[in-house]
Amino acid sequence: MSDRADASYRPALLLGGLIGVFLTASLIALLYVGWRLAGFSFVPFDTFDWLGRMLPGAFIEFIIGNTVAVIRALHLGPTAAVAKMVEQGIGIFNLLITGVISGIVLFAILRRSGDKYAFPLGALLGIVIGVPAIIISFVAGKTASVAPIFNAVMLFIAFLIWGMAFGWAYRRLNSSRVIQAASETAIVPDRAWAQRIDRRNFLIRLAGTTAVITVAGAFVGMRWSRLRGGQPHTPDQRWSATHSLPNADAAVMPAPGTRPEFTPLEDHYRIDINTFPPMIDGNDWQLKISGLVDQALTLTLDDLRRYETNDQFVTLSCISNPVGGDLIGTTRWTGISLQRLLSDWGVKPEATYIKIRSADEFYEVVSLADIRSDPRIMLTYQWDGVPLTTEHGYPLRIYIPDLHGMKQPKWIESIEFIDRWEPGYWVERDWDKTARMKATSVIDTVAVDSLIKTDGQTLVPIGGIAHAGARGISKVEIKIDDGPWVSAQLRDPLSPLTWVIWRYDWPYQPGRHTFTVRCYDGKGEMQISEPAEPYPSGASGLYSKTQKI
Ligand SMILES: Nc1nc2c(c(=O)[nH]1)N[C@H]1C(S)=C(S)[C@@H](COP(=O)(O)O)O[C@H]1N2
Ligand SMILES: [Mo]
Repeated sequence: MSDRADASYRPALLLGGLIGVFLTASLIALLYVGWRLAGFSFVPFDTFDWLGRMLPGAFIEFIIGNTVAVIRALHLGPTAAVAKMVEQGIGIFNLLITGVISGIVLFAILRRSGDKYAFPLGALLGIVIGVPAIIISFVAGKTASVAPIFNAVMLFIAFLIWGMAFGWAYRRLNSSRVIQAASETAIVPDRAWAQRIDRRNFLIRLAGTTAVITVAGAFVGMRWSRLRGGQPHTPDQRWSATHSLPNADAAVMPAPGTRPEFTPLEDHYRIDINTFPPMIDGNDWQLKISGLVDQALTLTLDDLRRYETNDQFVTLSCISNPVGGDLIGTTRWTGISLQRLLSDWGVKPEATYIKIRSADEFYEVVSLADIRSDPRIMLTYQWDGVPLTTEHGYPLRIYIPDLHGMKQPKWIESIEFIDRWEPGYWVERDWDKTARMKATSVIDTVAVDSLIKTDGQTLVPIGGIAHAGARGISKVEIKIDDGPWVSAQLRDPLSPLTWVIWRYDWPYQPGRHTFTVRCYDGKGEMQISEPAEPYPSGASGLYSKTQKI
């Protein structure tokens, strides 16, 4: 038999890709179980997060901007939650594709080298893919909670077995000698035919086995996770479960269909640079104070809880929020004024900024002048009367009035006193240096199902929110079609730091209409009507909505 003829029996490259899908799906499932049950790195998330930190800010913004646009255009659900799922999916998909390419490349090499190198080259593949994954997880990964050496050893073994399984599969698919022997006994008349049957059976068995591993792994990992983040709580422990809102008696009631004035915790948007939030054990956690202070010190959560608390109703929004988007929410923040803490920390006169660092390597600076002039800037440990949830920054985050979320680190680990300004994580990636929340207004509802009939007139309640950071809202106006701007009623807000709910009862006119809203901040300054994308300084532009009545 000549070499040429023999070549046609060697496993094709695409078969390598297919084997890649089977083996890598199983690997991902096993890594998932290892992560959820034992605290080993979940490589797909770690590598995705690492890429996110490495790639240029403009590229990341391009991706984020488009993801948000697609989620909104297709009405896929709450932007932040869907985007997080997309990120996680991409992370998993990346490893799967790496597996497919690995399979193709390995099979290409083995077709030339012959299958006696199948195991050593398979092992080499495991090392070539596994070692960088281990290094990334070690350097930048956030998912592992076991000792790094233990983690590295387990990941190494997992990738080594995965690589060698490719070699094994190649040998199995290439077992032409067995087939040839069979054909010579004349049980099977045609060698190529026999090999096809044999390969098909093998592939079906492999597909079945790996599918079982993958599904079982996903199920076990979801069901029996031992991951612990912030302290769990029950909804009835929340402040809002047992208190009425401070503006409960306000004269102006929201138009039916207006978003909740106080955002339920599970509905508050979440944005951060992690596929998976850092899981911090509050009992081990310490806040480290260092730099230009008389003496470096550490504080535990209990130390912090001993200070007098501040409660503030706050509306927070993400700078990536498009006009009318859902990356904005309001809750009750509880913490300690940073001003109060400064006096206990022996700050040296040369200090001008604090640099806050977080468990996910996020960082931002805050000027001491701002802290000294604004007692509302606070280190926050509760939202809605319960410890911060894992996603929202357990155990500690900062609140800075008037600024977008990008300036306000969650999962704070340390505060360093320094004597110069430095760009924070997003500022370094070319987002706005100040990131002040712009005045915005949104129509939530044109409540055609809740018509109000008064003496001879029928009114349609129209309503929504207006927000201008900590600057308050002095006026909201509505325009219907090309009519004049008319003033809406303003509901007393939860606090000067939250959005304001407005409402306008419009005399009913059947037909198709376009409703537009604009607002003025507390100083009487009108919101910017010129449309702008979120990048780099936050979105602007008037919100309008067309609806048939
Ligand atoms: N440590 C850390 N803090 C962070 C971020 C982050 O990625 N890491 N994202 C910021 C951004 S961009 C926003 S909009 C807010 C969102 O807070 P939330 O997720 O609790 O709503 O967190 C901010 N704090
Ligand atoms: Mo953000």
